Amino acid sequence: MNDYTQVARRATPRIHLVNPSHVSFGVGVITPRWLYVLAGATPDSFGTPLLTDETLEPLDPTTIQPGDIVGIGIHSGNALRGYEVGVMARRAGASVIFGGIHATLYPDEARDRGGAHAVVKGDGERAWPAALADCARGSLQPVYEGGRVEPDEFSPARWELLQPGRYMWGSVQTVRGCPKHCSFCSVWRTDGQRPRQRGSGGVVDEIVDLRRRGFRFIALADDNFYPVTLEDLRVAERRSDRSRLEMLQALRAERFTLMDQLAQLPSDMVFFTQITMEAAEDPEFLEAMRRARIKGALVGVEAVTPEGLKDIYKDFNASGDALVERLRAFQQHGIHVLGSFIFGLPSDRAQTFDATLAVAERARLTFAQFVMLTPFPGTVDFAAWEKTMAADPTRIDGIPLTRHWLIPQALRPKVYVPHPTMSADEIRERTQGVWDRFYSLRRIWARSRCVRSPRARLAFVLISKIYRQMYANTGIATDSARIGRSARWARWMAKPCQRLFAARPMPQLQVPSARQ
Ligand code: B12
Ligand code: SF4
Repeated sequence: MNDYTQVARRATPRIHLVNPSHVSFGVGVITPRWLYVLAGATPDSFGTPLLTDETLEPLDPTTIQPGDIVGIGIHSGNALRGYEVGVMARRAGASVIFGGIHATLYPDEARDRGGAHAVVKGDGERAWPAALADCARGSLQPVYEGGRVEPDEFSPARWELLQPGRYMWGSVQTVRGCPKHCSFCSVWRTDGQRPRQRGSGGVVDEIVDLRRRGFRFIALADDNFYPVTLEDLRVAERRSDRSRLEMLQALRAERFTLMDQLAQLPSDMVFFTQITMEAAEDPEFLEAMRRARIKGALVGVEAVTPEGLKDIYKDFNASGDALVERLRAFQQHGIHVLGSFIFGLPSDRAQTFDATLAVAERARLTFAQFVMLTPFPGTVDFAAWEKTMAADPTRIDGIPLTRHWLIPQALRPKVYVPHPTMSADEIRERTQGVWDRFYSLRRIWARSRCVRSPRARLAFVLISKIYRQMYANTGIATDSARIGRSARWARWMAKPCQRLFAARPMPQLQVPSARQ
């Protein structure tokens, strides 16, 4: 490179956005939304950012030049790799800016371990352009408070920057924040308890854009697609709280408008979301979901006993037969449920594992995930656990357990919170056993009856197996050889899976109108 290009590069710094990952699969399941949203929030004067999603392939370090600006988004799970990328980019002479939930919670860590010149806390829509402008002026600040922006300020994603044929599902967010307060979840604390719901117009524009590009599977990347329950409306009515009632009614009406517009999209489209099981008691809502082709939903079941639900402040969930009924209600409206369960809760006992599998089967769940209680930063559980660990000297690779995300993945324990009656190994083995039984070929084949054609049944088996492999480091499979093997397997399976999800692009597709 001659001097002239060096100078030219410095005059207009190249913007990079990197989604870090230690494992790359060549093909991704869901588009990492933040990359495309921040690209949308990047002022035109900075040119088009160069996006790297390391779940596809590792960052090519030679693309980073002195004077460039590198934005890195991290959650706790990929923070360690994010820090490697940050240090490498800083050494290459770039200005390094971190953002995302983990950097929001630990800005100092991003600076000390990740080479960050600056950290954006909270939402990036306003703070990212401000940081870029300061950087270009040579006055980058160490911390930017991004706060919580209002829904009309959410940046639409720049889907034209997608590499064709790399992802199976597009992702569009319709709401940020959740009114609940589950102890293991950080969303209500970082994103707030007031639902910040986007108007249907912006959401549908993005979905149409994705369908024009050949995506017919869309993940509605929300934590809770049902932020206003019938009970919320009843409570506001009982309290004669007029303004709250009107606000809740408006949010609910907007949901129906969105679903009505989704229903007018091409009939091959399929949506997936995350939702609380309270929606099971709202047949009108479930019916609208069916019409909108929201064919799948992750439902946080977490625990099958009342004691377990109390452990995690989730007593709005049902248990026993009522739980099975609620989960089946989704199915009766054509919505497949991915049930999410947590093992290792203080009230869990050896028999909880079989009881959970039995509920998953009685409820006829299409998919299930069985995660072990992990104290994620930003949660009530984490704060309580960190306190109890203050005097604990245990370190792995020199890292205290309370900073578990900094421990190299292959050495990371799978169970952190001591259990009153079970050892960590027992919880891991029993969790693994439930995964193995739920995803045995016999059971998957039996469940595949939920779709009709032989091709669809084959796809169902493939997807079930790939899903299970992606979680293969659950349980006793903590060694790097096993993680490596499952990554290779998932990589091999990913390409045929991607083809199953791809659809014919529809460049002429029009945005449906909102009916009154
Ligand atoms: C969709 C989603 C998923 C998808 C991800 C698909 C994908 N390819 O993106 C799937 C289902 C795979 C998933 C899996 C998991 N997830 Co998840 N997921 C989400 C969810 C609901 C939405 C993420 C999203 O797309 N948001 C939309 C974008 C636009 O918002 P954003 O990422 O927050 O970005 C904004 C700001 O943070 C900021 N920003 C972000 N990055 C950057 C970078 C820079 C440089 C700047 C300036 C700003 C900035 O600007 C953006 C715009 O405002 C979030 C919750 C949430 N509300 O974010 C949980 C969430 C991120 N997941 C979480 C967890 C725990 C997991 C799992 C571990 C769950 C599990 N037990 O298996 C796994 C881990 C996956 C992994 N590989 O490590 C936690 C993370 C907690 C933590 N402390 O890290 C969250 C916060 C949910 C929760 N319950 O607490 N997840
Ligand atoms: S787990 Fe789900 S319902 Fe509970 S606070 Fe988090 S997003 Fe809301």
